[in-house]
Amino acid sequence: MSIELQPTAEPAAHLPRLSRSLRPSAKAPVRIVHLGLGAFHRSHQAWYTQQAGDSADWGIAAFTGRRPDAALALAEQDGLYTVVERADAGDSFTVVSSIVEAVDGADVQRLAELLAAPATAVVTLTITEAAYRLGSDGQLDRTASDVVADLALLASGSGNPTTPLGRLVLALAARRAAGGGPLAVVCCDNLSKNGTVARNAVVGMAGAWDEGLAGWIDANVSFVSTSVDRITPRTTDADIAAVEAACGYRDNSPVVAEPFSNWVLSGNFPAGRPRWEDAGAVFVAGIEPYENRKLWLLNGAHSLLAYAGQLRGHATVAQALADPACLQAVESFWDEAEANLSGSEGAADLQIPAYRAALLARFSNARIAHHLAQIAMDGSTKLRMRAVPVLQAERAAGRSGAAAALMFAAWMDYSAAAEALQDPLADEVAAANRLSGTERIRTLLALVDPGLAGDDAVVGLIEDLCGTFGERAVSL
Ligand code: CS2
Repeated sequence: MSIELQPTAEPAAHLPRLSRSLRPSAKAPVRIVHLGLGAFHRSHQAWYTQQAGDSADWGIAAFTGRRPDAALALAEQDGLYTVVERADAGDSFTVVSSIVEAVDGADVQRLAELLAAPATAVVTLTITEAAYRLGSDGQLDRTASDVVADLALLASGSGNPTTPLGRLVLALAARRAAGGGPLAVVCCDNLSKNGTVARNAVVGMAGAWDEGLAGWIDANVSFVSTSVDRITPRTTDADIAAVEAACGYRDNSPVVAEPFSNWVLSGNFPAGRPRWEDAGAVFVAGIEPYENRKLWLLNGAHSLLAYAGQLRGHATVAQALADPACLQAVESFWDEAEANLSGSEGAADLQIPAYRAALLARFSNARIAHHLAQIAMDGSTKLRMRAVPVLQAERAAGRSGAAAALMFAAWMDYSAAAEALQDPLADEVAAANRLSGTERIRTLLALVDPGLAGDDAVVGLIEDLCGTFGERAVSL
């Protein structure tokens, strides 16, 4: 449905609240458990589930991460919310009802109950890249302070874990104990080989607590890899007002997204899954070319724009892309990425020139205010997926990798200028930034990839490239 925005004269307080009585919709039984209830889950996996032909059989119980707020807000309206698809030509509004239970992530007992139930077939995850606590060696960092704390809680059996990994491991132990049977864990975070990353993290955490559980997970849990895509900025008060004006009800949890969406999945679902293909999801045998295309071209450009753009005084993706210096940096990075994607197996299906053209159009959608500060978070983790592989491939091909190196330089300048850096390694980054010259560059680079930090040519190149976009203070 497409609706022209018509501001209503009626004050919002007089409008009815969105709910299942206002918009009658049956509650599907819970068969999917989601960790990481946020805007992206609502615009993507929950939206795909709603469009599936068998959606009546597949309800989602969605758990928040650190705070209960999103669950409390959704619970007030029986899990219902509006997806606003925001195109250049206007907005369209769809009510999504696939989330049937919205739960505070701290309610680990409910999570364990739901995972123990044999009807639960799928666990989806959007817990952020950094939450997998991946060390630079690709394995779970067992020394991370929150991992250490959760392992101590699990070992003592008193108190609930606080990390999503710890909570999931405890709930999987409940499934094992209840004989709930095999199920699929579907990682929907922007990581390469994200199914493997999730497996390493979950099995790593379980194994540090109980070897028997780790073995059970290995044998019974299928870790599905996926490439997820839909630009979904944070919801603003203006978005809430736009829904009120257009739809005539109050919705405290609408989500605004671009019309485009994409989901590529690879792996087994031993206890079944919704017919997500009805909504355009694609199931493939080999996911790597698709995930690299998305992580390098879309997310790589996003990170480059986040750092370069903010250094040049821009706030949103569309504003940064309109700056020729930023656009040039993106095009050069894409050239390097494309050179390495083209040689990969299955590259013919990737249609890279069309994908690049579509990205320029998506990024230029000025009606989507996608804030660079949001994308800039967790850079030390994100660059491992977005810049490192391209730079490594360029070096392996005997080239400098200057465009990928520029992304590092922009991140380093940004990390020194930002007033409050949000990053799992914020303390280490701050300490490195107190060093100077080559030592500073090498230390920062080592936080992201120790191998590249050992390459003198790369370190020298990044040092030369620092300052390209200026060094203005970035206030967040
Ligand atoms: C962004 C992604 O915040 C970020 O790091 O690059 O959230 C991006 O918008 C999505 O992956 C698009 O599908």
